[in-house]
Amino acid sequence: MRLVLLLVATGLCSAQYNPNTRPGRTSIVHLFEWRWDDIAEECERYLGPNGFGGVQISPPNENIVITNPNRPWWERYQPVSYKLCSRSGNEKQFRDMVTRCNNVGVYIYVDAVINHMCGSGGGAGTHSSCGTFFNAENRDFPAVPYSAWDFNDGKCRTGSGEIENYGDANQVRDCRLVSLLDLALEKDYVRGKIAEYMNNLINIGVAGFRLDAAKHMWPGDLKAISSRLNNLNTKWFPKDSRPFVFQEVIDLGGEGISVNEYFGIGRVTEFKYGAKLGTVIRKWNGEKMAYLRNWGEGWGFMPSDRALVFVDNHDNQRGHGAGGASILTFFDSRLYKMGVGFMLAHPYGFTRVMSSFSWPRNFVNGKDQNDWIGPPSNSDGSTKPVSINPDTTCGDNWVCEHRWRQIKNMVIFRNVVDGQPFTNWWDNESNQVAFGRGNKGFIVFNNDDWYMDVTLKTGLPSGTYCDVISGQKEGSHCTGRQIYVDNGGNARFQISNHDEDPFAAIHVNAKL
Ligand code: QV4
Ligand code: CA
Repeated sequence: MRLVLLLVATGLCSAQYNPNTRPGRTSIVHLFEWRWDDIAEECERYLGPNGFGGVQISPPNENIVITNPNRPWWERYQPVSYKLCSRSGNEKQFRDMVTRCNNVGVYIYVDAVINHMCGSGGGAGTHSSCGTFFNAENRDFPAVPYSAWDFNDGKCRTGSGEIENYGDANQVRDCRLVSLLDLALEKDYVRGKIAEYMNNLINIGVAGFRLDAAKHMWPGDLKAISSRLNNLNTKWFPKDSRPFVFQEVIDLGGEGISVNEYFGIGRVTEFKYGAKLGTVIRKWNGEKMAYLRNWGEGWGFMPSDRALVFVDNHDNQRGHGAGGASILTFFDSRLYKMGVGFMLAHPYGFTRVMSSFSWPRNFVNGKDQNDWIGPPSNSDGSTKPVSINPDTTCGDNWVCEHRWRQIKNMVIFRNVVDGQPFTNWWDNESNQVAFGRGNKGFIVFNNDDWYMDVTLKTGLPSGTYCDVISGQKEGSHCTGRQIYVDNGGNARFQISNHDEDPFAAIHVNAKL
């Protein structure tokens, strides 16, 4: 009996679903392409004070430098070595960021690109972010070192050496994804090199990893690598804490590989979430917000405690990856704020907020010709610092969705209602919906084309609340609209369909 219990316990401990965020911090933000110096500042001046739990960072390791097109964002998904040296900064800056963010309770999650190195056409030379020599033609990466033996060229069974059919799990794992040199993760040596890279990051103080292209790696190989990872640094984390792992597996159904194969390692990205939520909020295909009543597993999503959810990510906001045209982004800011607001209010999944840079879209036959454009940069190719405007928004084409009042306040809402049940659902059988989280918070949407005037049961204690969408509580007053909850817990909501933000949210920490 004792042995069985022990086995069960170790089985549970080997996968890490808990994000290691501080108690009461329930979301992370992806600061896509930000410099380490800027992230350190942002942790101290904004993320810590506003209850963000952590930051997903762009890949920190050395990558190929691509000049045609000129410094695309995606060059960072083509590793050349595991030196901490990229457009975001060097190792010293990386260590400084981790220390400063950890010290204010905002943890760092590294985007780990371990399925492959650079593209097979990457050439030979020192065109890398730290000037390290490599030769893609003969698979030579001396700074790791990897050589031809460490790649899957011999194992892949397609004629081209590329993934040709996503219905065939062997190809998807053993062949090249868009020509990227595919690492032989079944080799003990390769596993050791990857674990060494990840353990270096763990020792510096990171709290977990996004596993890039996890679908293209065998779950057994990932399990073997994750079992070699150290516990988190006890300077900031409780003894025996395991690194949080969330795996990028795109499973919209109908392919040879399914997300459940990866539950034994950690959480998995739920790509159905943003694709469906976008369809509903855009009111495409006859969808209505009323149908969100059973959002979550009821929509065929993976179990909530396995899911990493988001409205958009760095790929599908620009037509890469999956999700298609329904994906909501900052370009559709009115609908986007509703989508992110809904996500942060709803209990399903562990939530990630996107923070982007802008670029001039140029659609030709439905494809954005500028989907490659890299972060705001100087003429020498270096990434521009994130500048902050007097009104707290960002400049220089940094979008900073996470600083939009509506989104920032909903990150706080989620922290306030953490652990509370989904309650008091109401809908008009169309696109006016509302729900609560126990007796802590309540949110109302009007995505119909007519005025909304309803009195709803909120479940909240009586009093005057500040709507945290049109404004927020500052001192003893509200900067936006006030909502009055009566002794029975009911409140009247009047929301115009013409409002820039046709939704309202209240919670117990925004009560006067
Ligand atoms: C091209 C052709 C190849 C050809 C090759 C010849 O497409 O068929 O063989 O040239 O050299 C870039 C280019 C791509 C180019 C490739 C190699 O866009 O056209 O191949 O480089 O030179 C990002 C980008 C990719 C980019 C890649 C590497 O999205 O466009 O490829 O970085 O720089 C699937 C996966 C999923 C993946 C998603 C995009 O299942 O895992 O596609 N998502 C993750 C990341 C994503 C990243 C990668 C995986 C790869 O989120 O950002 O791809 O690390 O759904
Ligand atoms: Ca692979």
